[in-house]
Amino acid sequence: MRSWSAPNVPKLPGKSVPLRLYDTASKQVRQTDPGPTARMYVCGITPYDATHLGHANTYLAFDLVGRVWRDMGHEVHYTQNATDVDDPLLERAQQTGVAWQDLAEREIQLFRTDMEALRVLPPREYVGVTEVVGRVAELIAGLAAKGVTYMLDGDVYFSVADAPKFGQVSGYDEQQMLDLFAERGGDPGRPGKRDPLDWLLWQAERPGEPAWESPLGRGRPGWHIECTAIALDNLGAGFDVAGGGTDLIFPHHECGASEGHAATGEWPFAKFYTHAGMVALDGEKMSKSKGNLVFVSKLRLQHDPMAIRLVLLAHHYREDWQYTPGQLAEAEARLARWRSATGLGSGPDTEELLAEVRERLADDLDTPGALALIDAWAERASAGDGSDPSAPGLVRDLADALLGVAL
Ligand code: 5CA
Ligand code: ZN
Repeated sequence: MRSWSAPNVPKLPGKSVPLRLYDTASKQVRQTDPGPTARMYVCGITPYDATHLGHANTYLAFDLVGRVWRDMGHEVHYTQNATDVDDPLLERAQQTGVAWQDLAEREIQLFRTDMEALRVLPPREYVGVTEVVGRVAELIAGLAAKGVTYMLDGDVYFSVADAPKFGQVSGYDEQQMLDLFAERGGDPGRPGKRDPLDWLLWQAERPGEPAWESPLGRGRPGWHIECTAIALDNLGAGFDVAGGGTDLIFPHHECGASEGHAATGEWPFAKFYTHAGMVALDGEKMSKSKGNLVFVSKLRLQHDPMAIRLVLLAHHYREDWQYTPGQLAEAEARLARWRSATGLGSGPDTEELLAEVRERLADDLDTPGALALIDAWAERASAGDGSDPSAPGLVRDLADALLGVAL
């Protein structure tokens, strides 16, 4: 599919700082160590509703990963999927009387516009699952040939007994896994399963649902395998970062990692599993199923997208937080202060500021720390401190290149 258009990213002077990032699998902040081309896969939306602040928070976190890598001089190879066929999408299409394809296309288009407005760097490949069903089926057939799958009433399951690394991404115990599996559609109690945690790879055609011909029979892919296939096809195994929100740790990334391992023999499938915290509204995680959503496209009607971006940046990406409209007002005030300071003819020297902001972001994307540093510079500049005529321009470039905030 078409991705979205890329904003300009200014080049910054001075020395960059290598990125350290939290890895869910090793439960540690470690230094990322990409080759000349850094490879990242981030789980995309299920396009049955508009982009909410929770989604935006996740894509912004990985946007920063890409920006810090670029600052380090790497090429960034970024791939993202869209789950453009799945139960919730089909249900919503049915309820609202639209064709599921039209619903998916409409919401993906809105997502692109939201991402562009927020100056999120686009993936190199933006792949809808419906575009690659044949490749997904091939991957499943390959797994079947390795003997790690079994059939149940025409559906194909991955056998968790054949996943020796299962548990290494989430680190969850058996009970936690069972609870989350049930909550997130794993159907642990289905009669005939060999193990409650066996997961669906291919779902045989159901009446009235879309299906594709394949060596596995007519049907459609299960959820986790789509991301494994798209990541493998575009990035190859052993890529640098697999990303998403914490709700994807289990079972999605756990199952995907084991699929990748079984398919390639390589472990880890991704060097880092990195997860953004959940954004809530009125005490509950923002989710399409609960309907407590703050849509980016609605906020954009009345607010500068850069202020929306600053709302998200004011929280560390791993934090779970609640959105309140007051945060948007604060972000607007901050944006105005930064714009006014960088609109002056001169300001305090920026060498130290640039080094410190780089260090804050390299430290597991400490955006609140980075924002505080720019706040302090802006305050001094506005007080008439400093006489460097190149400083305001450099701070504009810095905010743009590293934080994606256009001033
Ligand atoms: N299509 C799958 C991934 S393959 C999916 O989870 N789609 S989604 O539309 O439900 O979510 C898209 C991304 O936003 C995922 O990375 C998910 O972890 C993240 N996300 C969803 N809800 C929130 C939330 N309330 N706060 C933060 N991130 C969220
Ligand atoms: Zn995914």
